[in-house]
Amino acid sequence: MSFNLQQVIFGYKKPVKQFVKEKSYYLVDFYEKNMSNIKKVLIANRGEIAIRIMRTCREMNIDTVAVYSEVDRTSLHVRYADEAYYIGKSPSSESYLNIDKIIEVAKSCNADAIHPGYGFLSENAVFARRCAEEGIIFIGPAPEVILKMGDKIMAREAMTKTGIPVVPGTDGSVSGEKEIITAIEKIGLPVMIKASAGGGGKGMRLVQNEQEVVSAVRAARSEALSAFGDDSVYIEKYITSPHHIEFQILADEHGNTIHLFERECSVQRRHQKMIEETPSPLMTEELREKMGNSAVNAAKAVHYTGAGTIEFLVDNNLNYYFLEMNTRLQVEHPITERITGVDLVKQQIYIAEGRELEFKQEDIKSRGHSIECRIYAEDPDNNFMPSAGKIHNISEPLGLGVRTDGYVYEGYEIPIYYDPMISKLIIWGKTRKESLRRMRRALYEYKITGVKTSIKLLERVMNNKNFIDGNYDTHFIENNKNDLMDFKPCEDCSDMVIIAAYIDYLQKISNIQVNNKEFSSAPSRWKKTSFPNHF
Ligand code: MV4
Repeated sequence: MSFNLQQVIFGYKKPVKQFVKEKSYYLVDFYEKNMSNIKKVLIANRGEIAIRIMRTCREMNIDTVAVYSEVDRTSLHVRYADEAYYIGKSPSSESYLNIDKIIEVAKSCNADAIHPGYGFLSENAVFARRCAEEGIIFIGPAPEVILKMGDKIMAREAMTKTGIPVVPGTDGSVSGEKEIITAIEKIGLPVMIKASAGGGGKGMRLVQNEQEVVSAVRAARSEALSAFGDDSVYIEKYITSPHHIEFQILADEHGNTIHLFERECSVQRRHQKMIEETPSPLMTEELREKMGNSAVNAAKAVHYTGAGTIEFLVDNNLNYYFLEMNTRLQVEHPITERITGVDLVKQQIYIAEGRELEFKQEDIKSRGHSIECRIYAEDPDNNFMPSAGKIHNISEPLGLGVRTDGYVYEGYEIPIYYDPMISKLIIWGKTRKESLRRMRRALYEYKITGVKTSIKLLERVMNNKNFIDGNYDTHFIENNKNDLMDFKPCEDCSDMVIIAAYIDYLQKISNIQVNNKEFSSAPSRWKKTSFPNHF
């Protein structure tokens, strides 16, 4: 999605909604100047995150409005909402990215605010600006801040000025071949060429020797131009085997900014996160203090408001570097909610209403350990082919310390148009070890038929020695692929398993004559082998 900087007119002012007197006693403390009472929220999104947001709205007694595309008319977010409106054909460019249509719906149904979720319009400054112009509260930061953090060169500059460590590299964009060569000589190989408009891995090239420079710059530029309509690039020193650690922050409109600790997000594949956990196995109390301060200062430096994430790379010597800021609620936000007890969507809504944060930094405590597995409808043993189709059966795990944020149901057909993530499994345990054991148990209980899912790959990760030891970085999947990919248990002893199972079966048959009841109730002891828990 591309937009012109000129389209965003500066001088943004937060719309102050008409103050409406309510009869309810509960809301008495709420009637203060410059606060808006959000009563109806339009959720400009779909899938699990749309439902996640609506759940909090329901708890807050806020009405919800769903918007949906053609294929999504049978989606759960449509059924969950108080109202739902069709906004266009299935491709997201005609529906969930259709700014005019979404604004039109918000106005016609009198929504006070729009929550963009993640993806789609969540980091679109033009959309945030449009909301403001139309007198609708955008639940997120001001458009200037989205714009500034979306421009990676501007973000680096702002962080450098504030004294936050950034990866050594060029101050601004580089263009001429001479300039690039000089910059690389100064930084030293290997380096990364990154698109200023990029982020999340798009428009990024690694350069390990001089021969690669010209083609890498050309490739990064053309990828950036077609993806973002902006081909400016900058250069950074390449950090070998970094950890990806991010800090959750919350900032209100009164100058209060706090962080809610870190999330370790290094387990990912092609810039697609698979597993996130908090606390990070790498973290020390000292490093947490330093990075937390940097994250808060980063947010303050750009007058950030709302919920946001500061991403860092951390190298093997525990040096950390600002990478980018995400100006939205993130997929992995529930693990932070789980260890802090803070409902991040509720805080986003409070902040958007103009309230002061209810917490000071010292009120935020971390308890236990939380881990999230993303369940994708794709086949890990077939090059991660997306597996669109109908959900035949689904049985989700429950029990102590288990949360699932999903949206599919039996008979639901996963559309090909959107992200293949169908669910998130969020676990809490008193310790990391308990979390991992509970995650194995929950993945074991998770049954989905009809489409291929990443569940079995996640089980392999949970049983991988390096992962169990907390010994992993951003190259984990690549470095452990022999252990994780194309896993065929007991391939060369499969005859043995069949023979053993048959002997078991024969024994049971003979039991029938003696004791019919035992046959119907006794579980096969061969089932035991399907749940390894050696660690
Ligand atoms: C880097 C890097 C090493 N050095 N920058 C990938 C996504 C984008 N947000 C930035 N990324 C990286 N930037 C420098 N200077 C390594 C990565 C990287 C990475 C970062 C986070 C999570 C997973 C990753 C996987 C490969 C590379």
